[in-house]
Amino acid sequence: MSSAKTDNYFYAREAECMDRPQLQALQLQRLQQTVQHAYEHVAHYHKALDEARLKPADLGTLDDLAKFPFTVKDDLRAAYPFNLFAVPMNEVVRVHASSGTTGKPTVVGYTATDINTWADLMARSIACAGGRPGDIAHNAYGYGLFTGGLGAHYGAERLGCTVIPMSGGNSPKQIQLLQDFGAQILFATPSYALNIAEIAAKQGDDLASGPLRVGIFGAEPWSEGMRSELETRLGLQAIDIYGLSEILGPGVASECPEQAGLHGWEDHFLFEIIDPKTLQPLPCGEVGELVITTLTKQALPILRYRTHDITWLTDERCACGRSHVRIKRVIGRNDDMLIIRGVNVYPSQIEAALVGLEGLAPHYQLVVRRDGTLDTLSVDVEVAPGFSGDRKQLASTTGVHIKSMVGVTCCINVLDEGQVPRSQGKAVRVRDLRSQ
Ligand code: DLL
Repeated sequence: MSSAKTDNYFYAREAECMDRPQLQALQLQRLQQTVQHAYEHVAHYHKALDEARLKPADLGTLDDLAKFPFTVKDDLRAAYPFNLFAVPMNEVVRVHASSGTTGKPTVVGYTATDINTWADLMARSIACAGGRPGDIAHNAYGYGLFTGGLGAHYGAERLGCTVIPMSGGNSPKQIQLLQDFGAQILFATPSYALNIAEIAAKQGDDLASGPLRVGIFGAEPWSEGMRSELETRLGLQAIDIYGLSEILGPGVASECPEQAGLHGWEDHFLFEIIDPKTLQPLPCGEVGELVITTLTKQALPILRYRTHDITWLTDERCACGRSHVRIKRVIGRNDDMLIIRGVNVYPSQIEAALVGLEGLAPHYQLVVRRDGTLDTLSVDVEVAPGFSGDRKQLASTTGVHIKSMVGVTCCINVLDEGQVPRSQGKAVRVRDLRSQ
């Protein structure tokens, strides 16, 4: 599908193709304003800068940002619900919250201007992905406190699309409306898009030869193998979109049809990669933790947010002509990394090794157990429909393949079709039985 490159189209050409010196001058000006705004209006930042003996005026160049303190998720939790907001509540027109499974959610807020900026950045991301005004956009991201649904909704409307606000779940209905309304764009998490594709195939519905053209998939790590599966099964170009609620929601970065990294919108965000151990900035090209500073947010300015997402940046100019830095596919979160007998493993690495193997379906879950003092890993994966070979043999060759690709020894359980739980939003890739 990747060969069917869409013609280039820009929602905001001037901003997306700005010369680097001009872009960096704009970043510095916006950064200085953001730091001033946070220092004056957010008690947390006032205290953090005072403790670091810094003033907003100490920010004379972009490199000076490295002296400023990080913001972490616990800072948002400690400020629950609204204490990091930099504007009075009557200027906050929307609140979203993270889907954290334990503890208090992290709450984020937007002014009317923030909502407007978000719609623009999502419109830019959708156009960058290959969406066009006039397209019908089927939105299967969850609506509610999660930013996926409303973020994609406002952005697609802003671009001039017709939005089908489906939300997640009820897959047969999704399939019926995809066919009856003839959407060209599908928004979903990659795992839920796969779920839709699978149910369509079971029902005998052929989505691949329908009008779907672009899948805008994100909110969870996914692999190139999963991309090929989705492109084949749905007959679209599968595009990676990145974002997080603390910074904006979806629309912080998006791939273009070149599928060679996500354009990070640098006129609104400043991206750094740090070594998560030393916390020192790393040069472009080195893998580390992504740190993001907002440059235009009013309600919730955030300085140096530690995303925990592991990736790397490239400043090589993309063939599409956009000048913004590209963020490579996120491998996973360093807080989701497993250490199995001394080997560091991200679930997406196991996915990359598994998906596409003959005899297996792309549905899997990792199970971690404790055996004495060591953690052990098993992989539950489903057999491909119609597979009639030897499952023991299949498990053994899969184990050898994972060992050679990822370096980890694991036990493979080849399960019947339908035995791995399906997702309607972010997939649960790891079942952690260590405390049981
Ligand atoms: O997941 C926002 C979003 C919605 C992004 C729809 C893309 C599409 P949160 O729920 O706050 O926000 O989760 C943010 O999800 O720090 C990453 O760990 C992960 N994530 C988001 N996009 C990607 C991606 C939304 N493309 C967290 N690849 C982030 C890998 C992703 N991980």
